[in-house]
Amino acid sequence: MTEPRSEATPPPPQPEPYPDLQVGRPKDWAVGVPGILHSMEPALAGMGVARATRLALAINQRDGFDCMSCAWPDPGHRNVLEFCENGMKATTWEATPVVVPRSFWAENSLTSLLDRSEYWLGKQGRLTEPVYKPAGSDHYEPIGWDAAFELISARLNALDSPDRAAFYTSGRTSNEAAFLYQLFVRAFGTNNLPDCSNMCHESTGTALTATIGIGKSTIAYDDFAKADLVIVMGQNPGTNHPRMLSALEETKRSGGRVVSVNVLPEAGLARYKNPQRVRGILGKGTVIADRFLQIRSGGDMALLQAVSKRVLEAEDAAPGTVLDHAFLAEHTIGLEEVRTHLAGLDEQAVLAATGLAAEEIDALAQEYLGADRVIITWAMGLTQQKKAVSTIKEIVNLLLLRGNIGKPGAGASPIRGHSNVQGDRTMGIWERMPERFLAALEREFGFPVPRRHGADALRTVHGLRDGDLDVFFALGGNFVGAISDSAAAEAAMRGARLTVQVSTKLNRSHVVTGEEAIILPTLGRTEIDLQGGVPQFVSVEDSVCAVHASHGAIPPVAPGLLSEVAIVCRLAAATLEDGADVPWAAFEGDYDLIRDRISRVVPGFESFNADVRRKGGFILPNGPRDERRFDTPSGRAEFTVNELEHLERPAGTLILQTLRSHDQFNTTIYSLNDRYRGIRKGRDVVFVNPADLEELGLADGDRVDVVSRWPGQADRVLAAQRVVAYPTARGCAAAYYPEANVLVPLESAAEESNTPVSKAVIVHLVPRA
Ligand SMILES: Nc1nc2c(c(=O)[nH]1)N[C@H]1C(S)=C(S)[C@@H](COP(=O)(O)OP(=O)(O)OC[C@H]3O[C@@H](n4cnc5c(=O)[nH]c(N)nc54)[C@H](O)[C@@H]3O)O[C@H]1N2
Ligand SMILES: Nc1nc2c(c(=O)[nH]1)N[C@H]1C(S)=C(S)[C@@H](COP(=O)(O)OP(=O)(O)OC[C@H]3O[C@@H](n4cnc5c(=O)[nH]c(N)nc54)[C@H](O)[C@@H]3O)O[C@H]1N2
Ligand SMILES: [Mo]
Repeated sequence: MTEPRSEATPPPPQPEPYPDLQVGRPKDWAVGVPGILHSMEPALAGMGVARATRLALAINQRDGFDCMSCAWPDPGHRNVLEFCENGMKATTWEATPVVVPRSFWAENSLTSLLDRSEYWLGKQGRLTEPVYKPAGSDHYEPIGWDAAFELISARLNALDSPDRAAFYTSGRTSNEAAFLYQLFVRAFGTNNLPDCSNMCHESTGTALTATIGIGKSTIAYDDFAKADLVIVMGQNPGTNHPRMLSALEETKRSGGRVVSVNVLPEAGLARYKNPQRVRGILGKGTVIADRFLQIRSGGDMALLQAVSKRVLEAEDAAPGTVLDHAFLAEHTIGLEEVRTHLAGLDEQAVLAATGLAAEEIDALAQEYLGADRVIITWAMGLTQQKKAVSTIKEIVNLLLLRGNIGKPGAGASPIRGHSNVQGDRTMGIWERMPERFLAALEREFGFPVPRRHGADALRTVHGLRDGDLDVFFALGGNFVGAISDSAAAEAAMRGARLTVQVSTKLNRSHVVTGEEAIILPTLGRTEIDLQGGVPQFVSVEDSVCAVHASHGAIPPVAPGLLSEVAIVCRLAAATLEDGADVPWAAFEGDYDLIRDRISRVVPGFESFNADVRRKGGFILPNGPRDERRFDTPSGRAEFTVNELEHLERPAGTLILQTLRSHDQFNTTIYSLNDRYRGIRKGRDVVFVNPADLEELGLADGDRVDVVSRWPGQADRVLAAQRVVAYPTARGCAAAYYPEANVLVPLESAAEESNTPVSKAVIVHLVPRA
């Protein structure tokens, strides 16, 4: 390792003070009329009725585009207007006719842009022409497409080793673009393919692959209506997967029950007014969660172990009646070790870890025992924890006990974030793709495919910091905005020789650059993609492994924009000697040719071009779901023994989670409101339980510095947050991501998956003088 090469750099700007911040009462219900009105505001204000209507009618329709707000699946029967408030926001944010004018770059130095918030940057509008920042300059300047590709290829080809470049992907990228991108990167000679999944559901993939042989959900959309019980853990669907509430409503209508396990009482899980039904909009709405377990942050592994233990005790009390013995005998291994381990479970430790009463845990066990078909869903509340992988393995243990995998109405269901994050992985965006994929790629394209594992997201930051990486290229996303430890990540990024961002809109990653920097603007998913006059479509895979087409619906915001596919093809052709004998120009001209190649490399896509044109697309094969086939080393689903550990909270500290407001999409801030939590016109808040406030000698309305300490390092500070008394679990606090990323130490990562621990940061609240 070499010395860190960048000098200490100024810290990222402290969040803006929001002078008009208003704090009101949190809501206990989601959507209804206010949700609909709210979602229409930006569309009607920003783009005129014609463009807005065309957009609204095309979201998630058969010949429309796939909504890019989340990876929630589509029901087989699509409502004419599959209404989703946050889908509307994401769509109108992209489809705005406002563009960044050419004069912007001369008027705004990079130094001046460093003081701007994500909210301000995003509001500048769509990027429409490539720009270049030369070494030593404080300004981007326009550059032609060809010159940009020549420059990038020259820098890449001058590297000592292909491993000195890293190629990031964010999860909006289509299957077609993702497949070509990883093809280019591997032909160039590296597996350095970090992606947003590394910060998101990596823990899920790691846990599920080890235990059931596939890193994906084992359910189909229709299973929600067939389930007797759905346990929603560490997830806020009212904000982040609004259409999931319709599926949970179907669970309820067919007699099933829903339990929420969460640190916070989230609005949509309490009551939901379905915008698809008049009664839903105007009436009282449906109570979604029959039971709410308000768990202490990071307590889920203990809870799951305690429930499994009770299930095993029930079996001991009435042998042969509780467990699914036929399933266990035929399809699983390792139960005896788990039985022995759980027999010694320390109930006091469970109560301390979960903050729950024993009766609440007993009640959840009774719910589980009383249901024949159980689905467990989860998201970031579980994956962004130090013990995330073990926790998700405990979900599998619990489900296996009663055969709740591979039967209708039952299964393990991670709910993905970005709309195509799952598809990108299927297409090979991963720094450690399995050998069978790499071998198939090599067979199909005939160049030697590198086998050495590449850098994930955190290792990319380390690599940049330590001088092991020179070029950082990003296909979408906002890497420095999204990754933990903002100050460290930004200092690392400034050490790069060249940074390149392929983007629709401005964000922090365009402002914190390497010595040289390039921005390549691209078409969004809402826009019509013409190649040689022929409209092209792309495809995406949702959370339940359904693949379908996405057709752009509105004219591009500016002439001359290239699609992601075109950008990857031209860069590859410019960089690789003889294009590595891959027909890049032909791929750019006709996306069917890309799909033909995918058919020959990726299992399940054998007749891709035909299948994707069918109504509703097609469902990928899934061993556990389809035939209880488990592609693990033992050929069976594997029970695992996981040592219980929970985060100690030293006196005077709180466990802080960093989460999303209602009006943001990751680092994109649509507005400064978080309606369901009662916050308006500001984001500088920290939510704390009233009893904790009293203990800490603080009160609602106080201003505090939120301070995170890591052994041997300077304090990390999120300054001047307004304290909000809020019904979060005791000992737990919450603040908004991405601002709170300054508090998450680079070293704080989940075991095995290396995901930043964004949901459990030990913090002190220090009153402002
Ligand atoms: N509108 C909108 N939609 C989005 C996104 C967005 O930013 N905005 N982002 C997309 C992406 S990329 C993703 S990954 C998903 C994220 O979807 P979520 O995972 O729902 O997002 P978060 O806001 O991180 O919420 C985490 C939830 O877990 C709870 N939680 C925190 N810690 C714990 C814990 O220890 N145990 C339990 N049981 N619960 C806990 C929190 O209280 C919160 O309800 O949403 C996707 N959809
Ligand atoms: N503290 C904390 N940190 C977190 C999280 C957390 O809960 N807490 N969550 C993590 C999670 S779950 C995730 S997924 C990551 C998200 O990390 P990223 O995916 O890197 O971040 P986004 O904010 O989704 O990226 C937004 C940018 O993508 C670009 N973009 C939008 N649409 C397109 C498109 O169609 N094409 C291209 N090329 N670019 C486009 C725009 O320029 C926009 O500014 O953040 C992670 N970081
Ligand atoms: Mo995510």
